[in-house]
Amino acid sequence: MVTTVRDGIAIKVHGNAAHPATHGALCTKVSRYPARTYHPERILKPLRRTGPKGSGQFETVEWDTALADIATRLKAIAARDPQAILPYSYAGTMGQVQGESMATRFFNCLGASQLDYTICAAAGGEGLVQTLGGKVGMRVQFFAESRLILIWGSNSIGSNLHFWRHVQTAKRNGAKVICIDPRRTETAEKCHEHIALMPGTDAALALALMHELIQNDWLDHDYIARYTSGWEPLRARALEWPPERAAATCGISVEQIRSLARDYGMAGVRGEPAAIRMNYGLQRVHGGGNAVRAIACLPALTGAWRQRAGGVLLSSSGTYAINKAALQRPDLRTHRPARTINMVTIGDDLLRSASASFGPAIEALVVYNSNPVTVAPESSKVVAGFARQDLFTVVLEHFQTDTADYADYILPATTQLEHWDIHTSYGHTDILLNQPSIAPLGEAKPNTQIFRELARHMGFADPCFSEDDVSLCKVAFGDAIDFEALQRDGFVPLPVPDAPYAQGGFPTPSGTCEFFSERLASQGLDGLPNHVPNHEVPIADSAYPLAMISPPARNFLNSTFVNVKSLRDAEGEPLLEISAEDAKVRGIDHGDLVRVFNTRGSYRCTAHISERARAGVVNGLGIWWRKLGLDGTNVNELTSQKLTDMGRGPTFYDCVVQVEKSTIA
Ligand SMILES: Nc1nc2c(c(=O)[nH]1)N[C@H]1C(S)=C(S)[C@@H](COP(=O)(O)OP(=O)(O)OC[C@H]3O[C@@H](n4cnc5c(=O)[nH]c(N)nc54)[C@H](O)[C@@H]3O)O[C@H]1N2
Ligand SMILES: Nc1nc2c(c(=O)[nH]1)N[C@H]1C(S)=C(S)[C@@H](COP(=O)(O)OP(=O)(O)OC[C@H]3O[C@@H](n4cnc5c(=O)[nH]c(N)nc54)[C@H](O)[C@@H]3O)O[C@H]1N2
Ligand SMILES: [Mo]
Repeated sequence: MVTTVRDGIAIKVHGNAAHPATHGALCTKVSRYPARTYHPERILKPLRRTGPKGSGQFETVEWDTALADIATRLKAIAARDPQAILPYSYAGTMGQVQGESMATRFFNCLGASQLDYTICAAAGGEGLVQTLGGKVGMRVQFFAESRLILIWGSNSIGSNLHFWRHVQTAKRNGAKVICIDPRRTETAEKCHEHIALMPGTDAALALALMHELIQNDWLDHDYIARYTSGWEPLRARALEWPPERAAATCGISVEQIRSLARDYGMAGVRGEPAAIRMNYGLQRVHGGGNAVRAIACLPALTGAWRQRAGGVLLSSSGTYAINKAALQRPDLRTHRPARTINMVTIGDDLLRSASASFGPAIEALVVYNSNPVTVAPESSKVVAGFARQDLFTVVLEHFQTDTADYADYILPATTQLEHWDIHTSYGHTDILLNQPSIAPLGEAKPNTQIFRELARHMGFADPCFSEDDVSLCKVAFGDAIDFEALQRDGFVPLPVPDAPYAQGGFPTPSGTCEFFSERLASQGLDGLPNHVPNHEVPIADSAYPLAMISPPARNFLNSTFVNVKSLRDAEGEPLLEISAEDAKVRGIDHGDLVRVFNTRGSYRCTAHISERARAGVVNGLGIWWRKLGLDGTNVNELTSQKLTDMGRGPTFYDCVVQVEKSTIA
């Protein structure tokens, strides 16, 4: 991203034309970053709560007053048990420096509870590691050379625009593109085919594809023999999934499955590269880890990995050797090992009292880079937890979010334009440097600086608390990169092979693509990928007959940008997409106010009768700020804290509901 600055003011941001992955383009929301940065509601001074918890009433205070008081409160709790203090952070910035560096040093030194960073990608990441050995797959630019592309569980145009450019190139060169997604997204409608399966049934589809590959002998026997393990048991498992069985499970036609298998299998037979772009949309369900495992087996069966334009890509994050120990200093943790709290279950955990198994109740929360009251599942419990009178909450933020409303102190943080950072990627394999283009606004400080100063108030003496941000940027990758080149160009590509698994070399314990995972079996889990049904399967004529998914809206980034008016206007209002069929039997018209509800809660929004929704599934686009929604709620009022089969991840898209026309205005 390149920032144009005039008289110290950032007036425009645009994509860096010299960066191949970005190619000079930004998505709409990020191109509004200056409007967000200079937003009149930006928090520019520390704030202390004056009203009741959650009322959003604050007064400004001096930095020193705020930090001294916070340190006093944290010291008193730590003197009893530092594990009663919990940091909570995630995707506000995914930079290595303003994310988990100085902050983590601080909480390590304090001996605070540790956070399990699971809310996004944990199940799929684990599924990939258990199959391929790491979060490394195809190089993203080679999708442009593919002849067949499956976009599986991803709305590329909405959530991953830079990938879509490669798809367009491939399409122009005659590639066939197929989207597998319950929702008819802006991506799905631009593909040659769209397979709208029921949420959480992807493993069943993948197993039926294997069934067809076996039945028709569309297999690369040589690749299987040399570079995989567990073929015989996988073969037996796949033969349990004829297309008829999968079609019933997935809610699609037998012919759709056979046709997809033919396309994928024949590409292998003809030696045409077939590529799968998986994304995290498909793993936010009970069987998310197994689904990713099943799909990740496919390219080894047809030998698609032999070519650089074949294989699968979920994430490239495993390519980066981040020097986490130097950034985070786990050696500062001299207390006994602290417990770990799963960020997905923050609702339940904030409401838990002290016990032998749990440890102390959570007495203090320090939130940065995250808005849990808006984004965490089962909001009613999250809100009840944050509203606890005896909880001490500090929030580092740009804005008074739903979470900040519950803070005792809000501390003003800098944005990307105002601080240093260094970044990795989910898709490409470059390292990116974020150099500040403007001075911090008002009294805002980088997260790192806030934790440096807090460390001083706590009396932490280790010299690591005076290391500056440029030094942290250098530490992140050490000598592995040329920092001067990085500073000059803004990015440096990592040296990675074009076709990572053309000759096997999978980073698993066996060195093969593990159809059967000994590691999973040794944990008492199924060693083979399987279809693991959703926790909540919709059943016709039951109390909650509809499945609900809540994928991101195109103009928001999780809950970020929701307060930028031009972007909010583009999204309109909180809405629920529903098929004509499901609307009709409920007497719902387009634009009606509806109540969406289940055992956890109820949420009101506007119904959109839309072809984007298939029968049996409603789409509640996320993630609106609660305070901007009707009744002060959002879609996470309905989602559950149940976890995935692997990785302890969230199941946002594994949720049943009922919908009715709302009677009160
Ligand atoms: N229903 C439903 N819920 C979901 C999802 C879904 O698809 N459906 N998606 C899930 C996923 S994938 C994710 S990753 C999570 C994301 O959830 P979060 O990690 O909470 O991400 P955001 O909602 O973007 O909130 C980030 C906050 O960090 C702040 N911020 C940004 N930069 C900085 C900084 O430098 N310093 C500080 N102190 N603050 C900063 C922003 O102002 C913003 O309020 O949500 C999850 N929740
Ligand atoms: N505009 C925008 N871009 C974003 C984000 C954002 O909030 N807004 N969030 C960022 C973050 S944190 C992440 S993790 C990535 C996420 O990136 P992706 O995982 O690529 O994208 P999503 O669009 O969240 O979800 C992908 C699709 O999964 C579909 N889906 C839901 N359930 C299932 C299922 O069971 N099976 C299948 N096959 N598909 C399913 C949804 O309908 C959705 O279209 O995007 C990033 N980019
Ligand atoms: Mo995410």
